[in-house]
Amino acid sequence: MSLIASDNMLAIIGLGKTGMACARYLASQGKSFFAIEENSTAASVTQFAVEFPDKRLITGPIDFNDLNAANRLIVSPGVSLDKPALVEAKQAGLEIGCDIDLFAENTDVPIIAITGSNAKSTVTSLVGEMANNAGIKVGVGGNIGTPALELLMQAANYELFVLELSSFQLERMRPLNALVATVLNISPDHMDRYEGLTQYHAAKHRIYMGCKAAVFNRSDALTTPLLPDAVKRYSFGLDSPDFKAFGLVKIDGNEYLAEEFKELMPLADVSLLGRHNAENVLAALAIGKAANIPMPAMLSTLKSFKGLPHRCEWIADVNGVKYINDSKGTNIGATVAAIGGFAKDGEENIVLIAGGVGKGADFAILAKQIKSVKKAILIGEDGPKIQAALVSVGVPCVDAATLEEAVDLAKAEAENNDVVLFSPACASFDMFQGYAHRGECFAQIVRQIIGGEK
Ligand code: UMA
Ligand code: ADP
Repeated sequence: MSLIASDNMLAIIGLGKTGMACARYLASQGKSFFAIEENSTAASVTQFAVEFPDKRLITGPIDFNDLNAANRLIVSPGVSLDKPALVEAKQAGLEIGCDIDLFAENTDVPIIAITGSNAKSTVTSLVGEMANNAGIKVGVGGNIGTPALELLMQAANYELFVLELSSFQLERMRPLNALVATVLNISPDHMDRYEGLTQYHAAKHRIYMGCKAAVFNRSDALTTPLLPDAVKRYSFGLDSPDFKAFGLVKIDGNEYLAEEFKELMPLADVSLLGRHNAENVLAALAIGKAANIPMPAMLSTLKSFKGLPHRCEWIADVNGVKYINDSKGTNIGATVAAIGGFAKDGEENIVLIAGGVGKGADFAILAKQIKSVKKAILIGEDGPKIQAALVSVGVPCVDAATLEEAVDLAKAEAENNDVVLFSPACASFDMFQGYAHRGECFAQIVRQIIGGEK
């Protein structure tokens, strides 16, 4: 296999997790590269100088003249391709790509590629667990946290990779030719980076390029792949399945996971809770089927897999009120799904805490879908925008200056059998270091505030 033979100078743009993993990988292969990082005080600037003393590092605004010294640009996902220097580079014919290109061209191991607006991390880790429990040596990485190239530097003899891919990676990626590719769902996100849903949708669909099998959500037409008939395809959804499909069937009043016309396992035996997770489980089964992961290992994994922290995570039950941390609910689609997961028919049983950085979202869409919210408590930069949208449909709202105050207000509002749901529908960077930090703060505040009450 040719290892970037024709590209003799690469530029790494952005020195976060992705950029540093690229630098380490390229150095391990003896390749020529330099790096550009706009934030001269980033910790990685010092780290890069220590690890790669003979490599050039440029700090400050990205300049086309610097880019022009390279044949190929590996641009970190957080760096928008709309930056003037990158637009100029594209016009000048420089090759622009991402870490996933380097990854794919340096491995022959089959790849399962997973994207979607929501549920990516849950499904990626679940499929990884299923493969692992089937005895397959599997590496899990990508947008989920471990940069893909880090997997190639590990001393493991991997037989399968499961990669979570974001629209930021996909929009600049070459055809991946994955063994299995899926778009789990599409709803607006990152509207501050895209001109609209159409452009975001097009970025997501690049995951299907060259795939051997495609998995899609039959209740979300925006996930349907446009591929030749020769490409195998499987669908998932909460309705009863037909050929090449996974879904739910009802037998004697009980719901079962089913493949085509055969029931597999009672839904009650799945450890993940909530309707949205039933969809995630069916997606994982369809992906696993397309990748030939044995069914018994997949089904036994569903009984033990408890999900990831900060995704509809139970924190406490106090005075009949459930406190749920869904800090990873960073867009409207996620928060709508989380509300749906805890809603009781015809009741207003949810006190919602939301707000943060809205990423250009239109909160009128949220307002249409939150019938079961009895009160919303809004925090952060875009709290007022959410409040305006919710008040216009009659949802009582109140703002809070801090998360502590928000939890206090929620506690006063919630009654027996209610749920206090922290699902911000926003990114966290106005008040926290990231969604995990935000979720940890919520859990800690809940424990402090309710301390002593049982
Ligand atoms: N930088 C610049 N110029 C810019 C933007 C950033 O120089 O215009 C520099 C920053 O100063 C910083 C570095 O680039 O030093 C950050 O690069 P990055 O934002 O691409 O972040 P990484 O640390 O490389 O993390 C990325 C993903 N981040 C983003 O897509 C924003 C991580 O996903 C991913 O886990 C990681 O690669 C490993 O693959 C995070 C994320 O929020 C969790 N993803 C978005 C999401 O899930 O919605 C897409
Ligand atoms: P991602 O990696 O795409 O952000 P996660 O698995 O981390 O996905 O879940 C993020 C949030 O998405 C969860 O906190 C939950 O609110 C929501 N979510 C989970 N499953 C679904 C689904 N099937 N459809 C819509 N939203 C979902």
